[in-house]
Amino acid sequence: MSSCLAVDIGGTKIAAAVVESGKVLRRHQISTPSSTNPKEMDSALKQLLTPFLNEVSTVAVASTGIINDGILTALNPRNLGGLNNYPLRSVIEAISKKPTTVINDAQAAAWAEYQTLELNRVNMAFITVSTGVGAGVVINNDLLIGANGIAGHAGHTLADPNGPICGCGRRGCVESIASGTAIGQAGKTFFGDDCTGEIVFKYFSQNDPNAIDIVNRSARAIAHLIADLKMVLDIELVTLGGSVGLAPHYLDRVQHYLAQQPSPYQTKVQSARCGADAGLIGVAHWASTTN
Ligand code: ADP
Ligand code: BMX
Ligand code: ZN
Repeated sequence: MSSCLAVDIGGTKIAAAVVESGKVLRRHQISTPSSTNPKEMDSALKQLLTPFLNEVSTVAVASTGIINDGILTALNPRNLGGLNNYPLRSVIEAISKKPTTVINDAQAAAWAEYQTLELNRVNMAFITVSTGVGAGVVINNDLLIGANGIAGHAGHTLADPNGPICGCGRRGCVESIASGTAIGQAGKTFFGDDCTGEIVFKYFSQNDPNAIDIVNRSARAIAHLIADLKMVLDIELVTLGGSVGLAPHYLDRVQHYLAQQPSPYQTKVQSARCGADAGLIGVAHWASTTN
């Protein structure tokens, strides 16, 4: 069977791995360059991908941002250091000289999670709580992508009309309250200007009351988002990923707030079975079925 080089471009890190029959064989990860200059992304991708190219026949890329016809348009450009309107597929094809498929990272991860289910036709969503908040939805055996690639961008639904301005320009998106970036931002008041999501979680694990408040606020926004997805799409299962979504006790907090809603809003929520590799595994599978 031919191997695929899967690439997952997030706001914080870029992972690449050879994926064969759904298994991640060799994985390497770098930090996402934070620059408005597209040349920095070009050269980071070239450096990361080149060592793998002899081993693979195709490339499959899952990326943060709206992916429409191979072009990455950031809904929240701040997540990518301001980079926007980036011709991702043509850049990767120029580096690799191999057929390249590109979709959104959370859409790809939803597809990976869907493949792990024993029962067919479960309507499900994957939510990543990471640099941003992304989602992918599978309904009637179909991954929703949308005419413009926007389907699943549930991180930009409303959590609080009086909340912070989101990087997308709208006020009070789920992402502006729940993402790792938002958690880090909220932590600056208590833990210093260099605070990140990871640092808030360190204090959270030590039962710091301010960190507990910040994490609870994030988890509550995600619980409401899940309740909203249940109402709109009759979602039967949600899996949570991203470094925040997979952090110890975060899932418990989300389940706690969802349990406070009336019973029609309830749905099963669990950790992503593919963990941090969901985007890589999902995009490799997607590319093998669509090419
Ligand atoms: P990406 O968005 O590139 O996919 P991640 O899923 O790692 O990357 O999400 C990055 C966000 O998660 C950052 O805001 C970071 O502070 C936060 N983070 C990273 N590691 C942890 C951790 N162990 N626990 C909680 N938050 C984390
Ligand atoms: C943002 C948006 C989504 C992405 C989500 C999670 C941009 C650049 N990205 O809502 O497309 O799926 O973040 O991305 O507008 P991640 O970087 O946190 O994995
Ligand atoms: Zn937004």
